[in-house]
Amino acid sequence: MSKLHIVANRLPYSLVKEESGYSLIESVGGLATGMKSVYTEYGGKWIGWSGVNSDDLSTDDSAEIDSLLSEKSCVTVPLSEQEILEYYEGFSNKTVWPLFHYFTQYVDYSPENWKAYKRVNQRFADRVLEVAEDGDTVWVHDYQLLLVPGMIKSMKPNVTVGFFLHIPFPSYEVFRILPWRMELLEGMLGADLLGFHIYDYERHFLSSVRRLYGYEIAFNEIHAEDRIIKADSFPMGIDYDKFKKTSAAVMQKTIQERSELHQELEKYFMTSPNRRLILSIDRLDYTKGIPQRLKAFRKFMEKYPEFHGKVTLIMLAVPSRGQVEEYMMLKKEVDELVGNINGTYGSINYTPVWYFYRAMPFENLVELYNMSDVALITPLRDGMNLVAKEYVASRGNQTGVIVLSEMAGVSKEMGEAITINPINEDEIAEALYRALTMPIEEQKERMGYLQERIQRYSVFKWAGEFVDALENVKRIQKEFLVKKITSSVFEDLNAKYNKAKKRAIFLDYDGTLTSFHKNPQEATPNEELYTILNRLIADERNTVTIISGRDRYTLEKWFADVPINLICEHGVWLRKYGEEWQTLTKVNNDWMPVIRPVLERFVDRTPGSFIEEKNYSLVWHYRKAEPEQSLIRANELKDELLNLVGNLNLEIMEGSKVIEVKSGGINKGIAANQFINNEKFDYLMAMGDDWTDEYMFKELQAEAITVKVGIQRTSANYKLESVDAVRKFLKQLSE
Ligand code: ADQ
Repeated sequence: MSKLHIVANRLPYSLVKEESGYSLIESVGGLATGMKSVYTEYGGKWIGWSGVNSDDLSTDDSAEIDSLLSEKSCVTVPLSEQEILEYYEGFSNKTVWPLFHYFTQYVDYSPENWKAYKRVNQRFADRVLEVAEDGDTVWVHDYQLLLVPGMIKSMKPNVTVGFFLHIPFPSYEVFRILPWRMELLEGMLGADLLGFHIYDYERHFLSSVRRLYGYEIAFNEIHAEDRIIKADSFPMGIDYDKFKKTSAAVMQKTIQERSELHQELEKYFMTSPNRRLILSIDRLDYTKGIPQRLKAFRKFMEKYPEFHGKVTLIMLAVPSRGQVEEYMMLKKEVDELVGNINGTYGSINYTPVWYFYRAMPFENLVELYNMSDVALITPLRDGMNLVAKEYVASRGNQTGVIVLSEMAGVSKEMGEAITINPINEDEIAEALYRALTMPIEEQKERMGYLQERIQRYSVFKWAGEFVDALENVKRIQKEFLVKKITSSVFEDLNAKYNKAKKRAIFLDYDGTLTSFHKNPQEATPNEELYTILNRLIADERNTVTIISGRDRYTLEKWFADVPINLICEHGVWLRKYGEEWQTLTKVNNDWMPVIRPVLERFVDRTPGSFIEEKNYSLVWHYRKAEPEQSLIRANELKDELLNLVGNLNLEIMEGSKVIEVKSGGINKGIAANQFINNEKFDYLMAMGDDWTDEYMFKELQAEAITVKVGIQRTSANYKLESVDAVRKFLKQLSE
């Protein structure tokens, strides 16, 4: 059975050295939690660094650590002190991190660090190649390992590679600054599927690929030389139930059973029962907007004196990258600001900012989430920001308000939060006032929606969807390679064609015989097409039919001088040449319970979209969703529905910003079969480019030669890449 391996800078365990030897502590971070469920299920390995500098380890220590970790299916990649300095703290954290977060002024362009980054990425790839076999899948994580997908692919093309970027991907204008931009992109393009938190990062990535590589990109598929590579957004979730349960358990405890921190807080509440808590939690990083947040809080104090003595900002900052200059300066600035605010607005029994510069145990974190009235999350840039989701999951009584930066990926999923621009101190101050005075009913309503959504799209669902999407790309890739009409395949098809005595040929129009046009009425047939069709029809053994979604008046007009059969409006109208038009209908709707969950899943993943239920149809509306992303989703939905509706007698119709699934009995497949109507043809051929043509491909007899135009997934048995290829193919056949 093929396996799934995970590659990340760090392994999901930390090492503790004791007198008797080493032991392991399981990491509780979001990535570790989500991925453990994946790699253990698929019998794979986790490849990463143990967190210990290899210079400090004797051969025996290393062997002991490797064996401990290998019991947990982990494979260690050793890193020396110099490598940690150059690859991790250097290129990863001083080059990629600031650049991808738009802090171009902090970017270090050291060629030595770049060389080390390449060398260490190669070591990761080598370790992967020791364990991954042909047919296995490897999922690589994050900005420290951007080159690894390409390195794996070049050595083992038959390993499927997924890559997920946990930080933003910047706009092309920023990405292009990097001297090694081509190498980084090439590394990423080794993956078969690239995942991002939100659509904007995906869009930026695709735009860099288009501009720097010139590859053709159709929606979110990159057509590289010999491969289809897909990019998509998967907003990472959290282990929702763990936060929910811990929060409930904490609240069940008596005051004496609770943590020291909690008891301190309770004392504080007892002395002033009306006090309100604002919470902020992050790593101490310049991307998190901590000084700006403090200044905004100071502004709030300035503007709203009625809150003096009544509101406290609890600010937790986990120490991070403390040896780097920018971080040292940041720490100094934060220390000073906290001192300034407390000095200005504090009193003997009131401290406006409680500042903790340390990591907290999980339970304390949940306690704080549970006890705080407002979560103040104001990063200047943030890939996702899981703190916002953790706060939502911990709110047992459904109260609480989130003030959230629009620069955090998570803001796309949290329309119910109060969103702010993290640079705008006035706006944040106002948002704090609004949050602290928001009626309980409104808080509950907003929190209710948030909880429903965040619970549904948990970290497990996120991981599962990524793995499914990766499987899907694998299928599409295989299919295209297997089905392409090469010259030897053509010889074979041509031989069959020549042998046949009675042929039925069904040709879709738009996207198959003619390229698309912005204005559909301008996609008229040209001389070349008339010539090709007339030549096909001139052969008496051929019965040629145009089968299209277009209305009958247009087709009748365009083909007035061609003795051809026409099927219009996806099979509603059928006209054999020389006969009258005829129609066909039939209605039932017991398919709805099967299709509704599919649409609901798309509602989950496409904020702003919704479902409308009619008597005989279900409609997915996406007018209010983000326009570019919803187009991609609409395509995916159609694709997915197609696979489901085969036996359900349904039609999928696309309208203006809607996709409608309705009871049918009408489609191109039924129409084509009705056209054939027991006549004996010894050569059946159907060509088409979109999902409505899939009905033909599926419903025509198994011996039919079905040809999909384009590289998308299909049930046709052959593929051609373009309208030009179709015309050339038909020309050659008729010769
Ligand atoms: P981070 O930049 O680390 O992650 P975030 O997503 O907010 O940012 O995760 C921080 C985690 O650390 C949370 O799970 C939080 O509970 C924990 N944490 C924060 N302060 C803590 C404290 N004082 N004590 C203990 N734990 C604390 C990167 C990207 C993000 C992206 C994630 C996941 O920068 O944008 O959301 O990866 O992809």
